Amino acid sequence: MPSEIITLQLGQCGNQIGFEFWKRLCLEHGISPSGVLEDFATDGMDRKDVFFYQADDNHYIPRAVLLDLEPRVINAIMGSAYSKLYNPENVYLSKHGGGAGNNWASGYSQGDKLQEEIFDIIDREADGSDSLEGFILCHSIAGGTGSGMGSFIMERLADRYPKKLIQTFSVFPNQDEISDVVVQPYNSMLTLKRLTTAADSVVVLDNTALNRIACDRLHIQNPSFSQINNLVSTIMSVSTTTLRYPSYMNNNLMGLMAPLIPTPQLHFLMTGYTPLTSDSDVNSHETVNVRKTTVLDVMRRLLQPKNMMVSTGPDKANHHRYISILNIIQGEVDPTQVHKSLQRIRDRKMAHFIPWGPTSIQVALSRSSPYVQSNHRVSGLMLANHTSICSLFERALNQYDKLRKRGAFLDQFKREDIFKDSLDELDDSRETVDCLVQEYEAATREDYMQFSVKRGAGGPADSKSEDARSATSSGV
Ligand SMILES: Nc1nc2c(ncn2[C@@H]2O[C@H](COP(=O)(O)OP(=O)(O)OP(=O)(O)O)[C@@H](O)[C@H]2O)c(=O)[nH]1
Ligand SMILES: [Mg+2]
Repeated sequence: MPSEIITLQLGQCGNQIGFEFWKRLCLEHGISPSGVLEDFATDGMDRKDVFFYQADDNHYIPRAVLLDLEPRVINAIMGSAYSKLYNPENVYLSKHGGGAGNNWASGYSQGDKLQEEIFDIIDREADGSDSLEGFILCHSIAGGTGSGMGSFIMERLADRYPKKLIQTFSVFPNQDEISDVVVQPYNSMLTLKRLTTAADSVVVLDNTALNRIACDRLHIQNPSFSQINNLVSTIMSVSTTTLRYPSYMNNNLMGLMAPLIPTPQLHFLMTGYTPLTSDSDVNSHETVNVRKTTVLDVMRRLLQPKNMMVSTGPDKANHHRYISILNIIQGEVDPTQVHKSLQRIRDRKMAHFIPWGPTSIQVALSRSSPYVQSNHRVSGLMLANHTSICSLFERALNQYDKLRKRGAFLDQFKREDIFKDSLDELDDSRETVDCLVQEYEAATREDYMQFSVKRGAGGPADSKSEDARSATSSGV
């Protein structure tokens, strides 16, 4: 049963990470840069149709829509060896080409003005699939296009496709570097509201953590976006691997999400990956040979904070907990090892879970591409729902409050329709994010279920929860 997914990539960041994702998928499925299935890949036991469709001449085309308000990145993609991969009708560049100038409000207004043309593409792509399961949106929350136009599109998608899932890969800005985008806190707050209310699941890609991992663990000084995006494409490809190489569990997006997200609002996921290797490591015999990766090794390392790709703040009260964990393990794995490893982790109390739900680490043993060699016997990606993610939102609230109190840089926002009459939308977004932080805090406590009932579950995820329940029960 196919359950197709349409990927929408917006703005510089969205298109750059999206491009890396498609390159990786092509490699894994034996598809050439121009979409032709390689001779060695014709008897693949994979499911390409989730992410690709086949044209009349049988070549593979990504179910991808590329959107930007300035041409540079998309032009680079269309000038690369992969230029023939994409459907050119799915590439949308605004005619004026001036971008959104790092201004969320401008991106949002332009999304509104261009919506007819953009949804012509999205609707055509949706109509062309047999049983569309949902959308994956790639963007950053800090610029203008990915954040503002991305917000507009998420809201419209939730309206137009209420039964379809919206999952995002959202890049959070690097806190260790001084940004030249002074309105970043406004952009982030306004986007976080939509990620809370319109998305069903958000995989947080945190540039702060990704940069630190690249520096400290991979020994790359001043990592470039392309080096960071290498990590990002690993996260994106492994987190979709159970969809592309299905087995009896987690084989569609709902089956992947439902066990990770027990209540609709708490849908922001962290990731961790191990073993991490850079090109220089691969060439160095020393680092390769001393490592013996076992399942326990991998599962234990995934629980170490230094492997998490999100820069959560210190938990002074030591009260934050896992809500759920899914480990996607690839490689040579004997299932009995998994059982033993889980037992060991339980005995040693290596993972602390919230007191109000089932506390187990789920493991998906996933097949992987036969065409891409791995240097490790076993590797693993953790997708985790952990209450400490709220420290990222608290940091965003603090930065927002400082700027907002000074009333700084609001003129460029007031020029756009959404802020013409008032700045209520900003304050409303702050309120939504503040409630989200409170809900994560409540989730650390025993009585969270009462909190969540009182609050009344809302959001688009609700209308899909029936499907979620059936997906979980049929999965087990
Ligand atoms: N990881 C990663 N982050 C990126 C990349 N490109 C930009 N960013 C981050 O994205 C944020 C800026 O957003 P952009 O995607 O450049 O902005 P945009 O959506 O194109 O919007 P405008 O250019 O303002 O119209 C900053 O926090 C950057 O650090 C990338 O390729 N990888
Ligand atoms: Mg841009």
